[in-house]
Amino acid sequence: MISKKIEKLLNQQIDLEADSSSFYLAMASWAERSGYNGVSAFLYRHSDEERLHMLKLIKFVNERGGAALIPALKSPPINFKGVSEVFELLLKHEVKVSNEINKLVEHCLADKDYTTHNFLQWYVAEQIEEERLARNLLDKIKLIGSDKGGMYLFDRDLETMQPHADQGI
Ligand code: OFO
Repeated sequence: MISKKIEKLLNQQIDLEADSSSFYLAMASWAERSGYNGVSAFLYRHSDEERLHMLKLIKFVNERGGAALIPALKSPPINFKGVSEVFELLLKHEVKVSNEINKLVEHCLADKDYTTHNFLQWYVAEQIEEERLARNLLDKIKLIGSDKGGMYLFDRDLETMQPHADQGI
């Protein structure tokens, strides 16, 4: 059984994962409208993964005797200045998510909730991967600069790139 405090913190994390999913969905939609088919496909997949992260938390909270709260949808932005801004925002968002996961882990240790602590290790590892990938993509975008051919290849590469493979659900 999880404590009320941990239940509340996990529900906040559910909200943040839902937020990630709709933020990346908005980015995917913008990329699709802007002719970046590969970037768009990548971001649609990323959005789906974030929804799975949310589901995984919902199931855990309910299984541990808590009540998962299904978050209301917020409105993400409609337009972005370019691919570079999209990935800058994505990285910034992932860093925020990592910080929140780390805080959650700290609270679990302080509360001696080792079950939730163990469950959260999957998220800790996932955040390392997601941050690494976002940094890597941003580095590539910086290298490409204003080279249209480079951006064409970048977009093509993202068509099949996975945000991350194993969802562990
Ligand atoms: Fe849920 O991994 Fe990104 O935010």
